[in-house]
Amino acid sequence: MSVITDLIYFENPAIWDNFGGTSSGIGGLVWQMFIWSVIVGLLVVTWLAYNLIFFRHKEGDPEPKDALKAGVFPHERGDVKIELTWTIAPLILVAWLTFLSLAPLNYMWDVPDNEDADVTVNVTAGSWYWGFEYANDYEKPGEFTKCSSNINCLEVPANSVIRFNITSQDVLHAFYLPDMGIKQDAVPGLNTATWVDTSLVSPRDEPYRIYCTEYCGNSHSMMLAEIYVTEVNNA
Ligand SMILES: [Cu+2]
Repeated sequence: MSVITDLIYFENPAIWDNFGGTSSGIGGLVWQMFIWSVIVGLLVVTWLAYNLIFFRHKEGDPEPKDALKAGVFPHERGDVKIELTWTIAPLILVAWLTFLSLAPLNYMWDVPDNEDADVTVNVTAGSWYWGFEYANDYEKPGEFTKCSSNINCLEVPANSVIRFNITSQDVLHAFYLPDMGIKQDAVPGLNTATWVDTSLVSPRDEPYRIYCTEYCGNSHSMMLAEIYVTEVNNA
């Protein structure tokens, strides 16, 4: 089991520190997927180049025996072993990557309940703005000074689990925080939820950006908001 554990949790190279979350397991996973993509990519491109160069048609070449004919499946060069190999090998790889993906997917989809989150924020999308409201009588700490209104601006404490309850007033929108790896649809008449653990996000004076990532009309590209992650004493 330890080989599998090592593969899943293998060290996250420094260049990936800000990618795929800072949790080592998930960052290492992104790294492993990247490595497999490079291996498969190199195999495909090398094989493609080899075939392009060595099987290039030259003037006066005879018609190959498996030349395409309408309605006839070319089986002259068929090889069951090769067919089985290129079916089974990718199948194993895809199954492995699927298996690896289950843990981070579960991590993302396992949204903490309202009571278990340190802060719950109700997010309302409208054309074209984001409205934010703290739920559960959350008392805004004195350190929160950066938002002058609750439209397009949100401040959350560092080192906390933040739950977002999301809905839309009109059309489809989508709540997108690329810096934190969060994306969730905002659907009229439906409540969706997502969450973030701000202990994995560096607190700073600059805001992180929130975008709408579901095309929602003329000013879709202007539907921007800011989220501040602020350090709070006794949070
Ligand atoms: Cu939108």
